Amino acid sequence: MRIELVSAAAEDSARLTPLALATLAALTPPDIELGFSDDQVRPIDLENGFPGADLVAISVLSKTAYRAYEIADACRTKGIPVVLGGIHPTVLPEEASTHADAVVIGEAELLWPRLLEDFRVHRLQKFYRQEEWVDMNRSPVPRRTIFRPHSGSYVPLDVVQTTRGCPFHCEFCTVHSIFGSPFRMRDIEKVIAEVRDLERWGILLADDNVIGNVSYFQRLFTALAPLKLRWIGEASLAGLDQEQNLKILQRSGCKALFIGFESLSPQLKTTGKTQNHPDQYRQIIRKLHDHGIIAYAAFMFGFDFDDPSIFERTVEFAVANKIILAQFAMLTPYPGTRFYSRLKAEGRLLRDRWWLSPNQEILAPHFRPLGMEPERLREGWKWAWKEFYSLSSIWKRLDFWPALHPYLAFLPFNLRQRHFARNKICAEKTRPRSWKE
Ligand code: B12
Repeated sequence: MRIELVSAAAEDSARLTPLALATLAALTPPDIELGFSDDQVRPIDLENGFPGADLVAISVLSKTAYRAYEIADACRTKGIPVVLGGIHPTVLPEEASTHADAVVIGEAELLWPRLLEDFRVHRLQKFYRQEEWVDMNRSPVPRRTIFRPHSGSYVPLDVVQTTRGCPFHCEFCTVHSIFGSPFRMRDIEKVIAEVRDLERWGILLADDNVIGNVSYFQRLFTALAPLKLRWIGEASLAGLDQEQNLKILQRSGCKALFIGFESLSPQLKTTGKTQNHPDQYRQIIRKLHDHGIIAYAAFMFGFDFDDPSIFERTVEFAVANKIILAQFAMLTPYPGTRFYSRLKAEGRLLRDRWWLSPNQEILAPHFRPLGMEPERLREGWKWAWKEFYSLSSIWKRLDFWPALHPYLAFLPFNLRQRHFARNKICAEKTRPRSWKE
């Protein structure tokens, strides 16, 4: 039997190895032959793709749903059965089931082996639902060898996950509804055993918040320090004001943290993001930089409390605080979030199922903001990218940190982002996505 594991791509997919598929590979019995295709690395040939596959399994996010359904429909037309799983099918299983023979709802660790058994005996069910949160220690070491044939096409980072779940309930975020509020952690020895043998330049931790449980964080990253790793990850602001935690991060090899600052407005807490205190942002950025850690700051525009002055105020703050890298996003109503349900109830969604549009990036925002017209939001968002990555802003943000590495990384990353801002964001250039081009 041969199964093709497929990662569907969207306009803004990054060249990082998809951990979910390496996890499925590790859960697959060795007598089953596995193939792996990443639509991002090489667009999937809808007409002739996957010769010899008995089953195609696709991982789907909302932003990749349009493409995933296109791939699924093409396979099924050729008579190849399709399984869909991941965050999007988990929140919208009925929709996904119209493009699939089976839909996996939730985490796959316990369901995937069961599904394969059913498939072997021709008893594939329409839905497989994981009712309880999976113990993180039941998750196998991902089988990363599936990426080997394409290893040169990926950013040289191994993706590793140590925790799942999020205790915070931000209304725009999918995570707590899918992975739950309880914070689930892998045993520290298991994490160490996995990362010790990794060979690439560094690690991307696919945790929503590396500092979500402070005691676990302190134990894990203290234990990782002797391994002399280089890693980047995501963190919430809670815990980053403590000198002890910053020292642990630094010693464990943390090079950058992607942080959801989201907004400078104190009203941010009305969205449920109560762990952010905008009056502390300045100090936390400074402290991270002092410890040689890049604060990759994420901001969102389009909150109910935003007016058109938000763009300038945010960029001014980011430049004045010499933020090394920033990402600006328009709020997106992801299905399964309270934000989506609220906008729908308030009649403010411009496209109920925006994820089914092939050109969803160009159509965004997909909702009517309260404080400005949708067009103004899009225009301000573009302006923020352009302004933050303008040559004069890059110059103003140049700084001599006590640590050398953020300084070395500054220019190449900023020039790359400048290119992205000008071409992708402002000029709305899209990448060719067809295998025919
Ligand atoms: C790491 C990460 C990234 C990395 C991706 C690295 C990589 N290639 O692995 C980077 C930084 C590139 C990234 C980018 C983006 N991300 Co992201 N990311 C995450 C994060 C933190 C972890 C994902 C992960 O690797 N998890 C570990 C794996 C093992 O879990 P998993 O993928 O869920 O898979 C499990 C199950 O879902 C299931 N499963 C998954 N696929 C399949 C397939 C089959 C067939 C089966 C049976 C089962 C199955 O089994 C797995 C094991 O249990 C999640 C948050 C989260 N906690 O999930 C956000 C998250 C997935 N990202 C999100 C978003 C929005 C984005 C961006 C759009 C952001 C942006 N504007 O740029 C981009 C788009 C990426 C794209 N592909 O198009 C949202 C998605 C929301 C949604 N409804 O789709 C999430 C949930 C964050 C959030 N706060 O809401 N992301």
